[in-house]
Amino acid sequence: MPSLFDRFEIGDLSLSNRMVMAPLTRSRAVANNTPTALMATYYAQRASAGLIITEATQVCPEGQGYIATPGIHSAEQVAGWKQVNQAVHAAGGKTCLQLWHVGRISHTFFQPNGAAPVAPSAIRANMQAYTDKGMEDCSEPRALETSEVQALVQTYGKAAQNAKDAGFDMVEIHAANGYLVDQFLRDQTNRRKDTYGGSIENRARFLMEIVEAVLKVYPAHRVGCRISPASKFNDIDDSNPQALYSYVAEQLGRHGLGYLHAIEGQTGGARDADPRVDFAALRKAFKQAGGRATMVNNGYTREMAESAVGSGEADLVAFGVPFLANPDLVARFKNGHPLNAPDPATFYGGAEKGYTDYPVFG
Ligand code: 8OZ
Repeated sequence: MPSLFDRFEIGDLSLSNRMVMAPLTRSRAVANNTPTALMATYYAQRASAGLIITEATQVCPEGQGYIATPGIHSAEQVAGWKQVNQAVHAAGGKTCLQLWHVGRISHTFFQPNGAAPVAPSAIRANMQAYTDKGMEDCSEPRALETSEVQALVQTYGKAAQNAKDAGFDMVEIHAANGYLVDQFLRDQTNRRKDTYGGSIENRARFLMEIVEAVLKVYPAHRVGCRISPASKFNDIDDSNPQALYSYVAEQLGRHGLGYLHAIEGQTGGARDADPRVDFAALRKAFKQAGGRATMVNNGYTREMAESAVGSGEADLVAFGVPFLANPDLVARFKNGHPLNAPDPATFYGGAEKGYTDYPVFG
C-alpha cells in the first residue's frame, strides 16, 4: 500500500513524498510585483514538501486583481523567482509555478492605464477587490476580441518560458476559482459567439490552446492543471459541471499532463458543496486518457490524506493552511507531532510576521 511519505515519480521528476504545498496567495511581492528574498526564505523553509506550488502568479500586468501578487512577465520578476528556486533547490525541494490571470476578478485600479479588466464576456462579477480606497466592487469587464484571446494564449507560452528560465521544475495552469480560464470554461461567465464560446469543446478551447503553448516549453509530465468544478467562489457556476469537467479532464489526460489538481467542493469551504460533481470519475477520466497523477485538495487532515493515498484514490495531496503554519509539516505528520495554529490576520500582506516566523517542532 503506498504511503503519503513514499517517493513519487512523475516521469523524470522525483518527489520525495506525496505531500504538496498548495498554491497560497500571500501578497508580499512589494515592488513591481517582484519576488523578494523573504519569499525565498518562506518557500525554502517548506522545501521538505514533495512539491511546492507557488502562489498564483500573473502572466501579464492585466492578469492582476490583488495587491502585491507576484508576476512572471518581467526580467526583474524572473530574477526574483530565480532566487526562490535556488533557495528551495538548495534545501532539496521541487518547485512548480502557478500561471494565473484573474480576468474579471479585478478593478480598474490594477489595470494598465486604468482600463477595464478583460473577460470572455462583459459580465461583472458580484465580488469586491481590495484597492487603494479599500474594498470596492469589481469593475465591469470588457469582452476580449477573438484575436486578443489568441494573443493571450501566446502570453501564457511566454510566461512558461520565463518560468523555465527562472528554474521551475514544473508549471501549473490555474483553471480554477473563477479566474480567467475558469471564466471561459463555465457557461455563466462565457456567452461568447465565436469559437471560444458555446459548446463545451469551444469553452475549453482557451485552456487547451494554453496547454499546447506551454507544452512547447515544458514536457507534458512537468505541466499540471488546477480545476475547481464544484466551487462557486468568485461568483461563478456552470449548468452542467460534470459534463464540462469530464471533457476537460479527458483532454488534459490526452496531452499526458503530469497531474490534475482538483479542489473538491467549495474553495476553502464545504467538501460536499455540489452533489452534481463526481470527483472520482474526473480522476479516472484523466488517468484513462493518459494523464500521470491525480492531486486532491481541500481540508485534508493527515488521516484523510493517508487514506486517499493508501487506497489509491489519489497520488498526491495538496495542503494549504497546514503548510502555511507548519514549515515542517511533513515531519510533523510523519512523527505525529501537533501542529502550529494558523494566524488568519497575517495571511495576506505584511512581512515576516505570520510568514517566515512559524516555528518548526521542538
Ligand atoms: C485568495 C486570495 C487571493 C487570491 C485563488 C489565487 O483562490 C487565489 C486567491 C486566493 O486561487
